[in-house]
Amino acid sequence: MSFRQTAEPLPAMLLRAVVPARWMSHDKSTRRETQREPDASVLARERSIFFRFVNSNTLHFAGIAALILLILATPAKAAPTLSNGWIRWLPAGLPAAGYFDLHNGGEKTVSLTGASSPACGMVMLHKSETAGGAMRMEDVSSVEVAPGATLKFAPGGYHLMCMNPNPALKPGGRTAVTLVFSDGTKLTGEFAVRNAAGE
Ligand SMILES: [Cu+2]
Repeated sequence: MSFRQTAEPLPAMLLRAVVPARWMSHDKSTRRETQREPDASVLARERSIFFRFVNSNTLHFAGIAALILLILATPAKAAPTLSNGWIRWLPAGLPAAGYFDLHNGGEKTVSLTGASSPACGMVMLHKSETAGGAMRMEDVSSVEVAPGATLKFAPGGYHLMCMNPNPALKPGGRTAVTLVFSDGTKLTGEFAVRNAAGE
């Protein structure tokens, strides 16, 4: 029986490749050979079963190997990853800023368009800039990250603005923050809550 002539579905084929033929009671050829088997020592019988198993499944193994190579050859769709997330908490219900590293391990540019958190009434994308010696911040509608690049949301530049932070948000705590991309995909990470000094 060759691999190509096998009409059985893939899951059954995979099963046959990993389950010894002697366990598959419907395998007629195996049953015939079992009847022919001479009365030998247990060791010899086990060895015989092993080699028969390998021979009867060699073509299946070849098929599985081809399948694995096909899977390995298919480029992985690496999603963006989020790390080093933290929130700078400020007293008196002031907006808190969120910082993180966003790495694009994929092959296409990703565009960050928004964020949300259960700890914030609303989360905005902001960018701080120094203009004429004064620091100001502005709304950002989207931020692109090229393939292989890491975008850092850090003090003095891009940041998340957590408006109306939940009173339960306190330094030493943690909260989830979800980033939203232009294609609708979402990425959630755990952010550590630090004080105004970033500690
Ligand atoms: Cu801001």
